[in-house]
Amino acid sequence: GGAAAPLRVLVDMDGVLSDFEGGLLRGFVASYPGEPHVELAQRKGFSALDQYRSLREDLGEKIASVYESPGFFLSLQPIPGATEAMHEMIQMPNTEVFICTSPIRKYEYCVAEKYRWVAKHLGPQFVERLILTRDKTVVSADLLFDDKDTIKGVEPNPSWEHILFSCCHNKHLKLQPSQRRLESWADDWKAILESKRSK
Ligand code: T3P
Repeated sequence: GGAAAPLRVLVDMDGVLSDFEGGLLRGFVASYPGEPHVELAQRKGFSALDQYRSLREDLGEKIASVYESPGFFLSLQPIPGATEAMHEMIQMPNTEVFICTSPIRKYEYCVAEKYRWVAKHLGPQFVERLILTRDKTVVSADLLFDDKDTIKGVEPNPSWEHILFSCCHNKHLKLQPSQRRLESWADDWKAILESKRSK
C-alpha cells in the first residue's frame, strides 16, 4: 500500500500540560487566606467558578479574580511528564502535534501568557503549533487529549476522538464504554496514538 496518512494529535493546555487547578488553589489561598477553599481531592466538575460559587455566592468573583490576574497563566507549573511526552511525540514519524487551548473570556493576560508559557516550557517549535480557539470542534485531527468532560461547539461530529485526561475534577466520572482516558503522562499515550494510525 501507499504511505499512511500522518496522525494528527491535539493536546489541551490547562489541566493537561499546565497545572491550572494547582495554581488556582495556591493563588486563591494566598490572596484570600481567611476564606474557605476547595481541596483538589474535593473538586468536582470542570468549572472551579461554579463550585466556589455554590460553596458561597461571593467566592465566585474571588476565584475568578485569581485566574484573571496578570501572571496567573504564565506561572502555572507543567503537569508531571508533560514536557517530556510532548518532545517525544513531536519527534515521532508520521505524527503532527498541536496544542489546542481555549482562552478565558477575559483574554487580556491569558492569551499572551499562554504563548509565553509554551515558549518557556516547550520551546519555539511548539509556539508554531499553538492553536487558541473557544471552539475545538472545528479543528480537525485524529485525537484530542483534554481534561474537560464534555467538549461542544458548532460541529456536531468533530473528526477527533476525545481522550479524557484525568484531573482532580473528572476523576469520579464514569465514562461510556466507548470513551477512553489517559490517567497521566506516565500512562500509555503511545498505545493510544498507535491505535489510531491508518494501517
Ligand atoms: P484549556 O482549553 O487549555 O483547558 O476556559 C478557558 C480555559 O481556562 C480553558 O483552557 C480551561 C481553563 N479553565 C479551567 O480549566 N477551569 C475553569 O474553571 C475556568 C474558568 C477555566
